[in-house]
Amino acid sequence: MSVPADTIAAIATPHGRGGVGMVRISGPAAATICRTLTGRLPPPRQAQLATFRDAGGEAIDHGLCLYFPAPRSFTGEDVVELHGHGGPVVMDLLLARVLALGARQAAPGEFSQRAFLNDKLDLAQAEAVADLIDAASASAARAALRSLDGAFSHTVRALTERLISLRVQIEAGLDFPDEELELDADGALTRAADALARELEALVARAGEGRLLREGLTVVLAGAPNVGKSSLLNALAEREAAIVTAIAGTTRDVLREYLAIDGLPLHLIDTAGLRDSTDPVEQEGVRRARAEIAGADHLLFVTEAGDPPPPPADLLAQAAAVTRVINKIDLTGGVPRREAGAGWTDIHLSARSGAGLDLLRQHLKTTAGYGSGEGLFSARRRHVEALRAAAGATARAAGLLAGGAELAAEELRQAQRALDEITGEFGSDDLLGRIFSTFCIGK
Ligand SMILES: Nc1nc2c(ncn2[C@@H]2O[C@H](COP(=O)(O)OP(=O)(O)O)[C@@H](O)[C@H]2O)c(=O)[nH]1
Ligand SMILES: [Mg+2]
Repeated sequence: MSVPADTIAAIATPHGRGGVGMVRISGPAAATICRTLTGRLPPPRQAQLATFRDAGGEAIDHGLCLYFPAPRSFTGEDVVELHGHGGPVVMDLLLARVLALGARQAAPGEFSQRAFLNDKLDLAQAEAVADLIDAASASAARAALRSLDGAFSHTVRALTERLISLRVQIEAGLDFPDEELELDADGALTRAADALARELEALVARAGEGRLLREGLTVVLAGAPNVGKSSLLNALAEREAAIVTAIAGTTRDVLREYLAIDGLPLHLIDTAGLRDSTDPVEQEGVRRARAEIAGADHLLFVTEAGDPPPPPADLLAQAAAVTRVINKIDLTGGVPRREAGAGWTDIHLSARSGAGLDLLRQHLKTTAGYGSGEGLFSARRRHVEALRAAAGATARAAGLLAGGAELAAEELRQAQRALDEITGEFGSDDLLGRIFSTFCIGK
């Protein structure tokens, strides 16, 4: 992707009414557009009161104008920001005027894309901008900011440096083969590759945790009617989100609640009781319940204390992780506890009294591999996959070094390619396009 030469503009504030709205312009024509629109160009990085005028010279709005000359701007290009009143009509008129003066409507994420192309941000940082805006909990926001500040990219780059130095040593050995000397006679290179593979593995775990912060955990409540699924949803959500009655078949639709456990965003989904029913509405509810189970990170199969049935085999096979909740222990006098079952975990609790709820929260966090949420950086699925690929290739290289340097060198080359994909040093236009197109307009 080459740096584009045209000028883009977009309303950077959310659509709707607000105290302030902002049109952002980036590109070589930004300064000229500003001059035509307001009559002058403010000094760099200083807010100046201005009147934004239409083609006939009539005022569209009064507001603040800011000019950031290249390269000291978000995109690295000339940037002008027009801060007006945040009404949709005013903003539309202002943007239309800017477009008439020669700018083009920006595509989603195009400002961030230009920042990336001008080396203002690497790819992981550009993604962190989007993640900060979309953060679903305070921990997720802090993690995104840490990534934006470069914590994740620096860690990846430091490991890449070590990988490169390893490659240099090995490939130098390949270029100047010496019959007398074995490349890794003392095993130092193997040890270095081993250590690097382990550190990459550790980073996979941290990035996985960061990804959880970003994407959250999807937990589905399923089980027979009347066992207390909706009661458990309400207890975890700490509000009466779902209707609870003693009548079996109360919940027929799929219900969603968004909450956070120690900063871990949780998508909690309540479903219709799984049973054979002749009622077409309930049948559809059961069908939807099964669809949700298939897409869940964690299935809570809710049962009642006494003689709880095991989770059905088809559910065990479908869900990524399964916990059998043994509810209503207040009726049997049971104590809250966690036990390992055959292929699942048992948690004894009472949705009504609240006993054992903390145990369940803790269990959901641990199963997901989520620690405290502190000191994390945000990461995406593609980062985790790239790190895993790099760790795997490096570990294979360590195993191959004693035998033949050539195969090991190739594995390390693949490892570096995977790491470079994270920061965007290596990446197809297609990959870049896909990433930036998911951003919102004006970002
Ligand atoms: N004693 C007791 N009753 C409960 C508990 N949880 C739910 N219930 C009751 O069980 C009935 C069914 O609850 P509900 O949440 O609607 O079950 P669902 O059909 O699985 O969603 C209601 O009368 C609840 O008040 C519990 O922990 N203890
Ligand atoms: Mg229910």
